Amino acid sequence: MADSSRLIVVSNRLPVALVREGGEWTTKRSAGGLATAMDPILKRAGGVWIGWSGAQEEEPQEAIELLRQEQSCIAVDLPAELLEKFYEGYANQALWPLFHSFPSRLHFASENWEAYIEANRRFCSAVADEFRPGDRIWVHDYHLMLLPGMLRERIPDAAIGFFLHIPFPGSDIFSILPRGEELLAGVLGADLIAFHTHLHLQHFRMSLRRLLGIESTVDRVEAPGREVRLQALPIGIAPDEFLGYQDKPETQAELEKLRAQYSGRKVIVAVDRLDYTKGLPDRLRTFRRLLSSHPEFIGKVVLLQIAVPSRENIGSYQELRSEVHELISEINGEFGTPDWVPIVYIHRGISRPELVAVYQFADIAWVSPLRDGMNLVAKEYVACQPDGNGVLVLSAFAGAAAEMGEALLINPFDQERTAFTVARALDLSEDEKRDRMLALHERVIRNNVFAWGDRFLMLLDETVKIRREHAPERPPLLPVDELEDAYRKAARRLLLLDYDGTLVRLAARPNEATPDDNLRNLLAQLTSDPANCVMVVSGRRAADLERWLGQVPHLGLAAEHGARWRLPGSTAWQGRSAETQWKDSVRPILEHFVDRTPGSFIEEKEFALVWHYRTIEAEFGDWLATELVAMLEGMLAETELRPYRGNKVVEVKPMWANKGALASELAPEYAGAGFILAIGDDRTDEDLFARLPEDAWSVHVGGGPSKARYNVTDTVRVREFLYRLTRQDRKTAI
Ligand code: GDG
Repeated sequence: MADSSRLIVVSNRLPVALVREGGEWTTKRSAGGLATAMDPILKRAGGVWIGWSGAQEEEPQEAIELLRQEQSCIAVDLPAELLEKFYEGYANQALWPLFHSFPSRLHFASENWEAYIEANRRFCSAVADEFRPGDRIWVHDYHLMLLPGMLRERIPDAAIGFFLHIPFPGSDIFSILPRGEELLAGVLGADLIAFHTHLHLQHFRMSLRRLLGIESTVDRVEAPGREVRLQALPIGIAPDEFLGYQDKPETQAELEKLRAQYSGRKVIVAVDRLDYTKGLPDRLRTFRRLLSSHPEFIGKVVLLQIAVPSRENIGSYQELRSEVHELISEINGEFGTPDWVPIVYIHRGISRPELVAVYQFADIAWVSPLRDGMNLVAKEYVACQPDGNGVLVLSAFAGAAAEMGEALLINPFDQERTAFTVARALDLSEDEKRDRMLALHERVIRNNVFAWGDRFLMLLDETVKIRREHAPERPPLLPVDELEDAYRKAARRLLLLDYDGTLVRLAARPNEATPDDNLRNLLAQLTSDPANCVMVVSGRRAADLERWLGQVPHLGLAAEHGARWRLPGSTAWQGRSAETQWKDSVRPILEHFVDRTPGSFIEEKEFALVWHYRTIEAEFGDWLATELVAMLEGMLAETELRPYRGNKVVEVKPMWANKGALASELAPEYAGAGFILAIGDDRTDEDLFARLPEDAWSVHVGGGPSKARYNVTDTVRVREFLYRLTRQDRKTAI
């Protein structure tokens, strides 16, 4: 598959610049790490790159053609206003600060979120237009977190990978993010989701669990109908983009200049985008502390700070820029002498030869982000030290720290100790320096960006292969056309519909899942066909079902998993009468669990007692549920009662109250039915599926294995296809 399939890379920005020279359009490929990594892979697989070209206005057709022909790039059109709200708005003022654990900098506006959805939709259309069967799609970064889900809807079988270049925050921080649940669900559309570090991956898993109630193992998560692979895959650099420059005359000329300028002094280099996550003010204050606490460095050490302007339209970046400028003039004013400037500040991007010369020349690289996905500067500096010179001082909060243990690690928030570590770096023995640097250098060269790209695609191929091979084990997707044919041909039909998680979405509290008017209308339309016998079969109390759905003409109801039922056209409930004495001994146990976990609660039904713990921290809730079930199983062993674990509930009920038994009771009803449909989402529905005749249309809602013959992904799809059955004109698209 790897060699025959094309690769579609999708990122916010294209790796090309579109420039107009004397009325003529030309394109220039950027030498960024990602472009360098993807170029050989794209060449080999014959793929394309889809993204925004950076043009502020709509590109003319000739420029679009040029991008396609010369660079295999496809430009996504993002009008200026949309771009501002999507990119500067939600992506850079909500996602960026929050994912870097700066919740106080979060700025959320719902119109920015709408723009984020719209921009992701535009990317989705561009990819779908380009996609050919067999292609692999690789989506990059936080700008496009909804895209995997949108693509999955549009092209269900596509191979989709997603890589997050920035950190994934702890779940308590992530939970602050408005619309975070939608983002998580969006990313889960991918087959493979990869992060720089294992810690980011763990954070993601915890958010899935706490916000969506989705369980995962260390490298996999069960999404509706599919397994999604999770991986920690640290990005590398393209070594030749740096080592290859060392002998170039331009680099040598720059080196000469540096030697002349800083002769007799030690140089500490820092290279950052001017971003608050990179910790520039903290570094400057620490440098001031270093000069105060170690006066022997006065006149002997220079901090060469290269700061590339970034996101200058955003207010907080302008403030940062002023703060940095002020700090530098303060420190230079306080310590500088006529022949020594402590901090040399370059506030612009420099050329690649200049950058390589600086890396090669500097005695120390001081990389001190407060939070960073990876930090490529650390790796680039190390790549430029093939002889083992130089010392890397590295923040423990950069993803790079996870694999660069030989660096001198710092906590950039602790200025005193960081100053001490920088002083140590300045005095490190030659042997220790070399040992540390050579180990780092070798690893950076080996774990380069090509190895990263190959490994990502290999994992993606493997995951998709498994998905395709295992697909038959899970029920296949419901063939709605066939179902509709069978429905229309039948003279008598029986429809058994579960309620929660099937007709309505699961809610945190049972009484929040009330039916809406659309649902009542839908059911009324189904029951209005005299050929139909429609029953809602639920775990709910009879009284609830009656109150909510009792007014729908000719709708049958079955309550408490089939313990009692009311046939269509009748208002009389049938079934056993409830024996309730046992509740007095079980209730105190459940109350004890409620006391231990405020937020959980007990629901009392006629035949059952239920402990609900959906709003409890997921891991703690599951752990308590296991304890509760074990306790109740022992206590109830001699009775007809059993504890049953459902979706964030433990329900104690008689063994005979189940939907399978109901199926037997209803057998006379469906004896003459030429069409039987049963839909449900949880374990209680499995009993029903197992008892139905073989040719019945049993449909499981959501992921995971099931005895049902078919699967649909969610409640929206359920309503869609039921609605379709009610249409007179069968060709009408929904
Ligand atoms: C995101 C994540 C993750 C900088 N100044 C100049 C210059 N640069 C180049 C560096 C380096 C790149 O810019 C910066 O990369 P970082 O990794 O430090 O940071 P982000 O831009 O924030 O990138 C980050 C990365 O994605 C990859 O996954 O590591 O954590 O935030 O390559 O060399 N290049 C030139 N002149 C400069 O003045 N030529």
